[in-house]
Amino acid sequence: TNHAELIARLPKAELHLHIEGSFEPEMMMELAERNRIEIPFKTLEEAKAAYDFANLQEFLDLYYQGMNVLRTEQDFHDLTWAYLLRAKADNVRHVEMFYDPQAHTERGVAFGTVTEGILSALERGQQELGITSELIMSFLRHLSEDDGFALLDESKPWHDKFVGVGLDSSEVGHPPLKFERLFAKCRELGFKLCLHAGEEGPPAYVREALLDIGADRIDHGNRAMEDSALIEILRDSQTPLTNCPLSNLALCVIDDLRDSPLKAQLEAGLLVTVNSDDPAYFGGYIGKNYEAIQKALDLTDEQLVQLARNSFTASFLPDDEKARLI
Ligand code: ES4
Ligand code: ZN
Repeated sequence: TNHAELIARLPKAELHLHIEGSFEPEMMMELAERNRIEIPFKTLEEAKAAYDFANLQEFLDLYYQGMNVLRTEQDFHDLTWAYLLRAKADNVRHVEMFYDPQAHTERGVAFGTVTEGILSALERGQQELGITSELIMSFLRHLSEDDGFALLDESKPWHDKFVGVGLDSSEVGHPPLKFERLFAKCRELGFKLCLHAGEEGPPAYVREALLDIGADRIDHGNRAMEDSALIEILRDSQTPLTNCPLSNLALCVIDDLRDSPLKAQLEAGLLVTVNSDDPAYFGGYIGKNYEAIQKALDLTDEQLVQLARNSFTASFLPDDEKARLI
């Protein structure tokens, strides 16, 4: 059968997408001009040539530099709207989107400017494209827990706009337990907890996220596969793992897509999903992630259908909504 056709046809949810990572170089150059900001690239080719990463940190350096061009509420609206149009083309029906407010407030762009720009585009996506969405406010783990508490406080007027909170950026050296009190507070406030763990960091970080913090989802989770007792816990709890194949490849988490843990995770009965992470930087949106991983791991039609179903099961949609979408 034609896998690309099946993939295109399957309704999907995207659960691991950093909106700032959908900032395409074309739009970056456009906004640089609109906001009269210098950027280090003169051409598309120069930008793309810089997107050659040896690890997570090399990517993050470029990611934080790229978003410096985003200044106004309109910029954040345009960025989010462009993503939603691409998601629509891939038959995405629901998206749970991360954003990194601290990366903007640190450089003087107000929390409300960023948040309102994204929210208005998400609302428009629901109205005009029929894509439902949730927003997840992510804490930068290279900053302190006190910085996280300051963000939680600053974001208070918008708390009813977030389904959950996340933890991202440089993983190694910044274990989940660094943020134990912060996540306890977030849990108390009713937020879902999504933590990046086991992308570059060891299985111990996945254990901390799951067992000490009480994560509702593990973002990436690749290295959980090194710990057989942990695999059992993930299976028994059906804690979702949001896998990002092209991200793993671009950041050298794996040397080859054939080394992706995704098929082994499926076969072990884990609730794993396919996602795009930072598609403008890693070479493809969600459909392309499904296609690439199908090909590399020779996934069957049944496994593709399972992955698409998993994406709704693993979402924070209410059960009756899940049932309607699956
Ligand atoms: C990220 Cl791929 C990845 N890992 C950790 N933090 C991130 N922030 C944006 N993309
Ligand atoms: Zn991520």
